[in-house]
Amino acid sequence: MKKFALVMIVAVLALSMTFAQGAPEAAKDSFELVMLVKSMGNGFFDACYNGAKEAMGTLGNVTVEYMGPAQATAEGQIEIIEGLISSGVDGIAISANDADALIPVCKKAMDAGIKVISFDSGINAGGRIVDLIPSNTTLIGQQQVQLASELIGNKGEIAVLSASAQATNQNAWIDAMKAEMPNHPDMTLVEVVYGDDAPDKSYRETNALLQKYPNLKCIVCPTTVGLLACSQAVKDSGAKVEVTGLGLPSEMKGYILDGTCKQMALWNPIDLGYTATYILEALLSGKATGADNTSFECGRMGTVNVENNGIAVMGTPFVFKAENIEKYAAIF
Ligand code: RAM
Repeated sequence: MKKFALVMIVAVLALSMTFAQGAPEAAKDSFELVMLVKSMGNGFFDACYNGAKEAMGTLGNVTVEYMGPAQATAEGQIEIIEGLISSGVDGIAISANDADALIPVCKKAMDAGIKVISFDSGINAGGRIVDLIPSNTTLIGQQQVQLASELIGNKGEIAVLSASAQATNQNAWIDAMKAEMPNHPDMTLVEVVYGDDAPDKSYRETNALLQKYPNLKCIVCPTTVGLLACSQAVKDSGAKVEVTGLGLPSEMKGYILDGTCKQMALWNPIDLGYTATYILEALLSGKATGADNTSFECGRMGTVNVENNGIAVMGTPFVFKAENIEKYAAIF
């Protein structure tokens, strides 16, 4: 009897403690996600969102909203994340405008129970669980220089027109390009300029390069927005300068076919957005943790491994030329 009373007291105490703390939340069976991109109006990110929508259909338990600031700035993204913390969402996949400036607000979001990952353009460790990058950084940098080298007979001046000066992804690729330059001793990288992923600024920066470097042989643009604007500027100027970089086939088809940009590279942005969505869902449903040396099962993309510091890497970039551009332009 004494034992029964003791059990009862413990049970009542446990119950009252549960009520004092609020009843434990039932596990959720559907999740609200946000794809937060560098800026709106960028066809590359629109294609990433198409991949997120595809994942929404196949997963069946997530909704993904598409958001981004008007200009590619960290401040604009911070403001949006503050709003999402107040309104409450389950997960955010962000292509970051700055690797460090976004850490505090993303930490705050994670403290509030939101799962945060970066994709495309990363946030440094501490500000996200996983950073999904489209391909090996060194490989992308090497390939950018090699594409230019093939166009100019491995000789002469080249310049880089990048996105914003703080963009994590472009800065990492440019470092890899600089590391590749000694393998091309007759090529010189004269300057890196920034178009901020804004078409008008990218166009102006291209014209400034053409004016400043009369012997320029090639402009390399590791940004889809930059490459499109640069191709237009070079074509409008009539300059005999080659153009290459990372381009969206649907946007670049005309310039590939008319020879302004004879070759360029990119990965599939639809796959990138699809995979980011699968990763967030797996983190939220508890299927995966995102810890180093673990992996995610990402539907038709198969297994994506997490390497050191939460970095997960996808495939190899494709190269697009006149002979294959039409096929890809119809897809992304
Ligand atoms: C632009 C953006 C994006 C980058 C592509 C290649 O659309 O800067 O972050 O991955 O180019």
